[in-house]
Amino acid sequence: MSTANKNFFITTPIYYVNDTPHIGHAYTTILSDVLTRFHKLAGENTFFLTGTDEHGQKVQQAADKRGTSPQEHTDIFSKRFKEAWGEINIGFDKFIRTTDPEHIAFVQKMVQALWDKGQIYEKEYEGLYSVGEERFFSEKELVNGMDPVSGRPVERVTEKNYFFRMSAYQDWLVKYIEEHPDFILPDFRRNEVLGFLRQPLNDLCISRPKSRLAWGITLPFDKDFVAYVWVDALFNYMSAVDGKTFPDGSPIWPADYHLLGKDILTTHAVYWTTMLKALDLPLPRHILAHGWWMMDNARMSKTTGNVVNPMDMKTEFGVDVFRYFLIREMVVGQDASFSREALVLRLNSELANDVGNGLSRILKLAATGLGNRLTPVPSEGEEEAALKRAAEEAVTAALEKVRALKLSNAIEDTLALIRAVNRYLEVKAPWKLAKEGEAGKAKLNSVLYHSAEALRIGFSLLQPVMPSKMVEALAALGVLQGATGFDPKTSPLVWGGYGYGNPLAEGVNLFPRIETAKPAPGGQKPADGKASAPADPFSLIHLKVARVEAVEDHPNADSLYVLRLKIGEEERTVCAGLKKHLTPEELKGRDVVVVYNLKPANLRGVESKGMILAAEGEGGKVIPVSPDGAAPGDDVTAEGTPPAPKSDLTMKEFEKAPLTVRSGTVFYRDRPLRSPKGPISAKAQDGTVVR
Ligand code: ME8
Repeated sequence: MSTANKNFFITTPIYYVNDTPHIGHAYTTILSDVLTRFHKLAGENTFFLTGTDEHGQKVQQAADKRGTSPQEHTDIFSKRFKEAWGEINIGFDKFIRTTDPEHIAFVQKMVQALWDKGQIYEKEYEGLYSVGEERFFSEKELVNGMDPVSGRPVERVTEKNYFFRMSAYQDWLVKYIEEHPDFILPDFRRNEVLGFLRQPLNDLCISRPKSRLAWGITLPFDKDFVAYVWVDALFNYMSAVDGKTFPDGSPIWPADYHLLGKDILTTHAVYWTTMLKALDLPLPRHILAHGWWMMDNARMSKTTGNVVNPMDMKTEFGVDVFRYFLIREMVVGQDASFSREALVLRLNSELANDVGNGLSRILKLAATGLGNRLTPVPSEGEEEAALKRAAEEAVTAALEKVRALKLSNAIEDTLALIRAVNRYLEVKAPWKLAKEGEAGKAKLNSVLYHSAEALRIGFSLLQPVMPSKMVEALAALGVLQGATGFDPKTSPLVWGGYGYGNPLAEGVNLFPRIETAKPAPGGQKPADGKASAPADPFSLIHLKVARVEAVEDHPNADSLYVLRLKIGEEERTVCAGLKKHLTPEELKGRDVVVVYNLKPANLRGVESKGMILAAEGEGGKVIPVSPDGAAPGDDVTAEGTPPAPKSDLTMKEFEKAPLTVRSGTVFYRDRPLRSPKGPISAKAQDGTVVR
């Protein structure tokens, strides 16, 4: 991400105008926007394309239902999408509509080119057609010989259509996907596509007779037909940027990323790719299929009626909190569940407690002790040098995660920096310096400058996710030259890159907490360095990363293994009931997470010191959770839960802190478990208990 002057072109699907924008559409669009802003932050030239898919039967039907013409209908609905994106701060470069005359002309040109190259042929097709549903059904799909949707009779119809020779590209496509492992992301989706391609690939029907469907792009070589809506839609990615170039003169196509939901991966990975190949055109570099937002275990969509209107959430929590939640909560690639409660938890624990609190402490102290002014000073003390290092490491780590599309983890790295600032403030207790008058002033300035500078870098890293709030936060710190943005000569991610010329603001509460329940009398006070947090059952637990060095059968228990673990320099023996689930070879060398301070127990004659955390995955197989990339001996913590481990923890005490799986990550309540290298992952379904 650090190579300057690189070009970056990203696209979202173009959304059907038979629906109003909902959270699923908003997610893909926000994800593209955030990635675009990150690439901009890294100094790249970016182009971000989105738009609406306006032809085809679904749109025609939606218009008929409303009693309007398709054109009138698409004008209204396309505008709704465009306005919705304006309201959630989406900075697209182009909004394409497939009814744009340029797009229509481009599709006709491409279809003609395929025809001229002999890639399209005409064929009579005989099938069972339902007039009510306006589509063909196969014999198998019929219910009692009737159309399975409307229950009405079907007719045997013979129809002429045009077909693209897609099957001719099957072998080429398999080879291409195999040779380009990062073409389809994430890798399990690539495997799904390869699985699909193990079956014979049919040719693709690319036309619809106008007698059946008139709302589409007329085929240039047969005026009685329109193009199949997917053929029309996929070409948007090229028609939108036809003839356009980046500032360095290179053409915008091919796209670096096509972002899309997993529902439309085949059309992109197979139809689109083979059409481009048939036309000898460059392929997109990556196709990224993300998961679905779910609610009550059902995919959010208009048909299931469980759609959350992004605009409602925006009104209740503000645009930036909404954007933050979507990007933070979903592990790109996997499904995530949406709930208001989860959003409030993120808001309170991360945005209010960590981000907002860090800023308001500095502002308060700068107002009382320094007349709202900060003067940059060198980082001479050990703690100051450490904070500066932490900021530099956070930038490297976060940008690396962004490049790997692990946006939730990039946020996590940034939060770790912000928490380090809050800890530094607690250690340095600047509220005491503020009371020392003139004598304490230089020290106070240094503490606040270092805190502000580290926060400034943290805020800059959060800016792609929360553009408005972070501009507000940066302005409050007094670092912006003007309200419009950064000084382009200095990277906002470099320590000391900015002066503190402007006065710091007063009384800014960036992220007010949402009260979910009345605080218990004498409970948690606002965090100002003196807060007394109520005892949290997780604080008592000490988790560590361990490596399985050796695996032996337990001499007296059939279900147990006796494992020798290496935890940093220390060696330990732990008994684990994994024999039914994993072979010794599968366990040996594996890194696991162990409850380190569990009271030792004698299990049928073998002393076991600790317990391995595991979760039940597919087919009832119990698999240890995984501290990806961490080193044996590393601590594992839950975000925002200060550790206060108790020696000889009992099982009862351990069980008071419920650990569950969410989107492939282990959580304590709403807080993900982490090693210094990232989240603790588990191959298990949402809601699975970890123990
Ligand atoms: O398929 N969770 O348009 P569409 C996450 N016009 N994302 C979701 C989602 C959910 N529950 N529901 C929808 C089309 N999406 C075609 C695309 S592209 C050349 C043509 C998002 O309006 C996700 O990006 O049905 C999904 O792929 C897209 O909306 C489908 O939008």
